[in-house]
Amino acid sequence: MAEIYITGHRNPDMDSICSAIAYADLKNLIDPANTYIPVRCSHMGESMQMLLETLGIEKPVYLRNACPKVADVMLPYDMKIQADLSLSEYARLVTESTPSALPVFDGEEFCGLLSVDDIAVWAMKNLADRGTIREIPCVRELMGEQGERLQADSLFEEGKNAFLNSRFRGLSVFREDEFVGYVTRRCFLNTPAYNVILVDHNEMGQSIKGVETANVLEIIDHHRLNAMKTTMPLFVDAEPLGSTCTIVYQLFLRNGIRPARETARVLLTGILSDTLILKSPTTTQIDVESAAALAAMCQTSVDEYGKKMFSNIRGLKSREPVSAITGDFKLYSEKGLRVGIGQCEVTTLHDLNEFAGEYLNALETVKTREGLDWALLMITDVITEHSILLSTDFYAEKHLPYSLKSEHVFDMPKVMSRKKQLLPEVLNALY
Ligand SMILES: [Mn+2]
Repeated sequence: MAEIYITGHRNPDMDSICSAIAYADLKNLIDPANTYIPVRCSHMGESMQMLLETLGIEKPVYLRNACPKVADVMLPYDMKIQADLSLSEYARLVTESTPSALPVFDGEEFCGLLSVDDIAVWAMKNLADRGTIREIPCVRELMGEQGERLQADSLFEEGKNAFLNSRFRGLSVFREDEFVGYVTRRCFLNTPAYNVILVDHNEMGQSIKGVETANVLEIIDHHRLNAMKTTMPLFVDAEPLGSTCTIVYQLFLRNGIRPARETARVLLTGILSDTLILKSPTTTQIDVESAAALAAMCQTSVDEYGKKMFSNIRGLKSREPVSAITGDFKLYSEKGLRVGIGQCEVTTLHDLNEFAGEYLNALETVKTREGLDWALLMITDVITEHSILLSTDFYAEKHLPYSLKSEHVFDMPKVMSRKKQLLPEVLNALY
């Protein structure tokens, strides 16, 4: 029985969140031998959180990184050795498989670790002094100096280094101030790896931190392929459809499983969000048919549900610019340059002049903070199917094929898709 984490990209959008939830549901149904857990690998924007709440979709748990932790290798303490136990009683409990250090308690309170070294030191000292061992001490009297405390969520590598630099057999592990387990050198012989499935992305730079240390078991995606090298064979389902949720729905069908109503609603949310209610040019016939079928399962229509979703969008004027920009922000590395493109949906662009200046400044802040060469923000009016592009000062903006409305502000009529329409032009502009 293994735990397998399903994650969308960083700064997750609706499609990332919803496809992770729905795919975990499908995998748990078709592979009950393992446990599939949907996660998000970074914080969600404020408007995303609000929308999830409004729609009654529970947000996936936050998994900070996919790096192995001390907690993944620590030993539980099923045997509670009491400090007043005599060494002879203790000796009767020890078997060949007893770890080289054991935690000692005074009642419920953790006292420290007793290691075989402590016992050997005591025995040697007695033999050297008296030539024999007369009195049998209790465990408390034997315990020697304690090594440093490790934290359960520290990285495996940090724990390993702690051992490399110490003379101790065992180190105790705490979560905050609570003793939760302990580790011996043996725990660090093999490096464990997290099992992950990537949905709605395939680029390492967009994935959960530490993905390079994980076993990537599957990739389910609808973006350009710039996938990482893997050490094991894997299942990849990459299709040029409007949303990853559409692919996940197709996987339900291929497995002959009808999604439960709650899952159908999650899938519909992802599809309508990523395709901007099926209006984005990324929309395919399969997206249209899938959305219609899912809407029917939820006893709603695509239009009704889409309007409900987008009616919650707040205008950019009332939002904090940096968090609005980074809420849905993607990083691309091309020709040695780092480019970031944010996308915001709005229901009107009439107030553009009132917020453009503030957002251009915020875009410079984001560029500096993320160490980028170029930062862009695409603002899409989902009602009129029209976008505006804001750009930081960068040579390549002159190569963009869009008309300039004002300095660093471009007009992009009919451009709805960052991935399919804007990204190729941005990459082209980098010559
Ligand atoms: Mn997507």
